[in-house]
Amino acid sequence: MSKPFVAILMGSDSDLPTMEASFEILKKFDVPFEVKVLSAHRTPEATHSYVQGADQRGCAAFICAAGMAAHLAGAVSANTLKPVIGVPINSSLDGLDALLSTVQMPGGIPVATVAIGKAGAKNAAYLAAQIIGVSDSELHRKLVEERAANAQAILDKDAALQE
Ligand code: RP5
Repeated sequence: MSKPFVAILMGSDSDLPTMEASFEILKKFDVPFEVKVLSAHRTPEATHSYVQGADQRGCAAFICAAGMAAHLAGAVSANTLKPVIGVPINSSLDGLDALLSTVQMPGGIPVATVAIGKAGAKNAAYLAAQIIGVSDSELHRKLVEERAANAQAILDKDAALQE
């Protein structure tokens, strides 16, 4: 059986600089991922067909990034039962338009929406890794270790401040 992977979809290649934050985290944890530029509005059929194919090939979670009228994550969620994580991109209106378009899904078609921009891109990758980590003990162990290291880094900074 092939290893579960994360599918990252972006509405435009202009979203790439933001989404590189996701790539870094997934690479750090050796989580396989695919990256596609596909749009809910500009390429609706290709988006539908990719989601169906990825779903059947073992995609464990979708990360969907879009700005403006950001319907990509919702359109993907409409076509899969895999978890869909939406990253609102700041292309206009400080990203608030994308945040509301991504988060305000009707009941039954969920999108787990993270913060606008790079912080969201980062957390989307962590969330996808944690989803896979539920059934991958090695990945789970790496995530536990990283949390502990991050906590220690903060405690060390505090200790330095107290000196
Ligand atoms: C959205 O429109 C894309 O996700 C992007 O954030 C925004 C602008 O796209 P481009 O005009 O830069 O291709 O669909």
